[in-house]
Amino acid sequence: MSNDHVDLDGFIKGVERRNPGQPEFVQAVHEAAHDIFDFIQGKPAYHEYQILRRIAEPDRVISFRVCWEDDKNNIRVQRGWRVQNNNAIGPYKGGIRFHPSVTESVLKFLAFEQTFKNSLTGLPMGGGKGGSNFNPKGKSDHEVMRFCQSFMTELYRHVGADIDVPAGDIGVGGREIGYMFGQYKRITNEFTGVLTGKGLEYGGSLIRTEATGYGAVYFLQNMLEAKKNSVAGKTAVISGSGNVATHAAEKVVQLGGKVLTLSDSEGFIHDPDGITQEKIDWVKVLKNKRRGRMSEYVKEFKGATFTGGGARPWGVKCDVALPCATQNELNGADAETLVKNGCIAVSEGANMPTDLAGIEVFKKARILYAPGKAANAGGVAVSGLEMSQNSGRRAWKEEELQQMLKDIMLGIHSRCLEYGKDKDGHVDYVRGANIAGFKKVADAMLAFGVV
Ligand code: NDP
Ligand code: 2IT
Repeated sequence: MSNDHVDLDGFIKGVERRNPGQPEFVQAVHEAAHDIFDFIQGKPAYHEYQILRRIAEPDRVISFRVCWEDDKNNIRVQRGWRVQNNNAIGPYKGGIRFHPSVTESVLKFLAFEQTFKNSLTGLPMGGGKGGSNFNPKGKSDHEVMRFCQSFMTELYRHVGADIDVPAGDIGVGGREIGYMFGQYKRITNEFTGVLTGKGLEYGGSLIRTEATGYGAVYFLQNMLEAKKNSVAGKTAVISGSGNVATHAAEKVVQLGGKVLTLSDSEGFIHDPDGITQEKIDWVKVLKNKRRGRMSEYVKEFKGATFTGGGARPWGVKCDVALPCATQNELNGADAETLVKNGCIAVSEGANMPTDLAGIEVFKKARILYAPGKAANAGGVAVSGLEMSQNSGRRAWKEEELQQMLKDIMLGIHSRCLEYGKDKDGHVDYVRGANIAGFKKVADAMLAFGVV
């Protein structure tokens, strides 16, 4: 065993050396490599063919300049990227993020995670991610449109329905996808499923908007049911107030749970009466139409409090927690607080929201802990179904898609059990997700030889 860890340390040092100044990417590789090193002991083909080393080196990283003109006729310059991590099992697939914190490191970590996540869905999708340091906050619709068009004017040459299919992520929703799809169609004169998360009028799929948040709660429900428990009657603490957070909240409420918190980058709101469907609908309008801030919630709904200064909600006592905002939003001390307060399950709607110290705390406490690559895969899964509908020139009914989403999340849960269940019945969902996600990609890569 000690030799294995020497190998793991050496591997991580190599990843650090080759990726200087990219802490998020190193963190994501570290988290997965830990379990994969154990799994590949005694399986020489994976070593000889350097499979993990190759998955942790993106197929390519495309970086480009994005110029656009703001409403005051100033010329603005942003940086755009597309990271195509791995296409062993299908076209590159993954979202686009617009946020000032976007760097190459952030997109490389997201593309690496996406490779495992997409594999876990059981659908034929490789892993990619893209984005820009563009900040959509405070921009007019026309500014966002001009930015999206300029972004796609470079991106179009690198993507395609059978090559690389982007979708939304932080700062990219239906509006941005519409502008980007319109520009792709205009440049190429081609109507194909090059993006997912499209509007229903032009090839989008029902329930894609809801799928990530709903899926994260289905996964939570799957974990609880395996322990003969359920979401009904549970108090839930949720971070974020965007697409994933609001739909996670909606599904918790539908299943009979009580949602206590939501947040944004300025702080969190705590509503001890519970955030009902009516309140969630108000938040959706606030965020998507009025583009407002969560602090406004307390003016609308009495009894709720707002804690500012960028505070996060993990100190609020709860049964279950769903981090649905961004990476590294839950650290070791937060994890200790949740466990101490009696939290029994964590399902990650965001990508890598828990840092390495937090993961260790959850593992040690042996609570039910689902990493994002398993728990938030419902979004990309319905994106995969959108791709199938586009290439088949058809549209499935809502009930069919709802059932497919549930089945896919259950399938991911079973794959996690296959590699994550200990002899005593405890399930390490991190290990299960890492190994199951890795194995499918690795075996496809072995079939191709050295390419
Ligand atoms: P949205 O842009 O819809 O919402 C993001 C939310 O997170 C907002 O409330 C935002 O607050 C908050 N947030 C963003 N960045 C930060 C930050 N640095 N610190 C604190 N809060 C922050 O994005 P999504 O809901 O789509 O994405 C949320 C998470 O879910 C991300 O990790 C994303 O990668 C992941 N995810 C998304 C999927 C999807 O289908 N959309 C699929 C799978 C995972 P504010 O308004 O103040 O910026
Ligand atoms: O992180 C993710 O899985 C997403 N942002 C969704 C990707 C997609 O292609 O639907």
